[in-house]
Amino acid sequence: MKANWDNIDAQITMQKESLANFFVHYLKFFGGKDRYSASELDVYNALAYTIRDHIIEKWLATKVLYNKSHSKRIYYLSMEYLLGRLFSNNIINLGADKEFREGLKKLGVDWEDYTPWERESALGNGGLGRLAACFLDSMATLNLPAIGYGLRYEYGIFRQDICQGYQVEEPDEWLKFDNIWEMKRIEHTVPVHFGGEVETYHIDGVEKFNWCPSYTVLGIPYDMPVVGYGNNIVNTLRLWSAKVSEEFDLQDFNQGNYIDAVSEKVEGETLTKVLYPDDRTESGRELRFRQQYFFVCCSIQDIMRKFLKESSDFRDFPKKAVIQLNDTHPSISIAELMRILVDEKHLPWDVAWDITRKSFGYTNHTILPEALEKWPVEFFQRHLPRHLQIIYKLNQHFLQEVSVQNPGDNDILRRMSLVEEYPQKKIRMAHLAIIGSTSVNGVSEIHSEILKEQVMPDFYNSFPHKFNNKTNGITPRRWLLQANPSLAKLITEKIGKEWITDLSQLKKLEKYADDKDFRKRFDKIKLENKKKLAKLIEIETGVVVEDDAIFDVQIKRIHEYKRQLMNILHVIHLYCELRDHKNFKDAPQRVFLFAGKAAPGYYMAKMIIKLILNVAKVINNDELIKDKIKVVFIPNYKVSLAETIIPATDISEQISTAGKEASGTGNMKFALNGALTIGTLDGANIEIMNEVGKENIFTFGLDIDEIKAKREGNYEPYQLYSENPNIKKVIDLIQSNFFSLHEPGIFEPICNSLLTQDQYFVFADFNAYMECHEKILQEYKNQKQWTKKAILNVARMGKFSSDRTINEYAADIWKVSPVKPKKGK
Ligand code: NTF
Repeated sequence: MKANWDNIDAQITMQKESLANFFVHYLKFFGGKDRYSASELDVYNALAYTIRDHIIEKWLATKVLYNKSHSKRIYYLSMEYLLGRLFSNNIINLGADKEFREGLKKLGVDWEDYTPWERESALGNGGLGRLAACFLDSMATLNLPAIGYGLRYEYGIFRQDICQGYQVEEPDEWLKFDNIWEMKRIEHTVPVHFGGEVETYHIDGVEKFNWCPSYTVLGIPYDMPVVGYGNNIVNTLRLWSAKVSEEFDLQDFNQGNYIDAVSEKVEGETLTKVLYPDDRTESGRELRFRQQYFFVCCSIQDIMRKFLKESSDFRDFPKKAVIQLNDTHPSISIAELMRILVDEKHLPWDVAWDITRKSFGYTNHTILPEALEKWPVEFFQRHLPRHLQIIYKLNQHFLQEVSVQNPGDNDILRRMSLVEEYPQKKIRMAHLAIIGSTSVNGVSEIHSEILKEQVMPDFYNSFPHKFNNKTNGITPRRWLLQANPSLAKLITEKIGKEWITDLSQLKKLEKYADDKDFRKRFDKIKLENKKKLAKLIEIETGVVVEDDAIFDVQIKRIHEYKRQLMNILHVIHLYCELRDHKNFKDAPQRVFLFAGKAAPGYYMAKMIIKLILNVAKVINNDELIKDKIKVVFIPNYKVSLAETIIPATDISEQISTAGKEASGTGNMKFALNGALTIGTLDGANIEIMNEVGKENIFTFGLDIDEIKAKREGNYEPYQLYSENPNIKKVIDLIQSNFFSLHEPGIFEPICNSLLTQDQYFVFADFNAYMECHEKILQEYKNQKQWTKKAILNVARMGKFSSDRTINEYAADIWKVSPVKPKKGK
């Protein structure tokens, strides 16, 4: 029988009236439940499936729209995506909020009650992964034909438990229940080869290479919809999962090699088992290296398949595709594309190189030397022998050009080589990414300057045109509309809803900073948000805090350069002051809130968490200070937690050592929600200051040049300790085991490191930090002024929408325009 496609394609329209029916259908016929047996999870599932139907209609239509447009496609390659929960976000972006609520009313179901049942997807470590998630949202909202590629880790970032004040890592089983937002696309499975040898042969006198790999893993794609805001666009995030092919097993099994077959299978499938829980120092791990190639190989094959539907002339490739590398993690794709073009498609080397170079863009996210990836040549020899040959040949050609430009300068050859010779032979992935891309960008103005001048000056001199800046941004849909609905509503009431897709509209709020009624409503919203946070704090930590306390917040990965340590030392200082002077009659309660994960192998970061928790225990239970300070560490920081904390915050701590934070994006989320920043002149803090005005932000501390001078001079932290009574008191108190009575000496490594090295200049900035906090406290007393500043912060954050960032990528790097349906369709 022939299908009648006209009928099959007829759209299911999601009317308010029929929503309840859809929901009941899913509950009954998918879940097999009725009102007696349905659990809350069942209800959530049925709700999510109902919404998914709505999404799929638009998803299919988007694919048709893009295919018809024949537009160049954007391929965003990222090893990490920190998506957070998708249920609310999808409903909001679909614009289905009201319909859904009303449609379900007659059943007495309010969808918002069920949001906590969604397991959040946390396939990333921190800023880099969350940025990728914000970018997906913006690309869909801006009608850009983009596909995100990533890995479908079975275990995302670990769950952080706290046990006796120490971080304990537990597996994150996010796939334990159904993941309603993903669809397996078995038909697009691809093979990924590893190992083996390279054979050489000749055709018409030309040398050719044949890679004979030793084993093969399959990449199975799972697609997740990325819903644009209010534009009927649904883009795709395609995540790859590793599997060993059945035939492969069977063959070995038949040969009586069962154990080997099974262990190869386990080996192959471990490739996407777990996310590496360290955003900086994992290099050196062979599994990670194989994971990266698996990711790249799957994605490039998929990109090629799509390209070949459009053209068979590979010279068209850069006109049809642009591949953005989110850090160096996917940079082996440059060698992989070369391999496909030269070995499989038999293009001449120079032609292939020209195509490759035009197709890639590379974004750098950190200048910390320990995070610049370098892979041992041995790894290539073992797993990617052909790629190694390609990289060597690229290097040979490249160094030839360098030596022509710099005759007689051997030093520059050593510095720029793709290969580091000593102490171990390694491939410098950032160098490969730079020579193989049309664009190299940093993520804030200052970071892009540092890249050019300090980290990659040789490359900047050779290819000045490649280097550019794209200051990060955040999506206003999740970080204001969804996370702070009351503030979003107030804003919309005053200036209309255009701000949701054009954040610069917030400027129109400036005039309300002087409006008494507006300020009152603004304050009330903050207070309501604080009440919600206070409840959460009590549930999660047992600590009771006042609703109207000053909430001073530092939430981010725990790292020495981010200086949570300086924050807690300052808290100890305040505690000493309170105990000594006891003049706290009219002072408001101050809550110092911390959250963040430490890399499992990062000892110092873990000890900083321990110190925060021990200090919290002492301070929170000291009756002498009459609850004037509370210290809270909320375990298991994640996107959904940030959504509750940020709208309730008064003071946002952005206190990294100048020059170390590439951009920061948390800083933007706080200011957009009306928190005032205490920050160093680092990353995007500088641009936030320029936007909101110097008088509406609290900056302090050494700037980048001063830090550099200190590092180059002879910095003596011990001297600062002995001369500065505030520092001395705090350190002495810690060393006296005041915070570690039952575990004497445990904080010695922290104190020692500060006293002898203080790599991140905590002591050097301590006084300035303390004084800045004093100023903040004074200013907070003038509530009217404070609220005014907070409103001006919100009003002036327009620049930091990820829509602005993505528009810049699209115009300057990708050269791709939005694809819009023709009018009348
Ligand atoms: C981070 N880098 C930077 O540390 C942040 O400053 C920046 O805001 C984000 O990237 C996003 O650009 C990383 O996470 C990594 F992995 F590169 F270290």
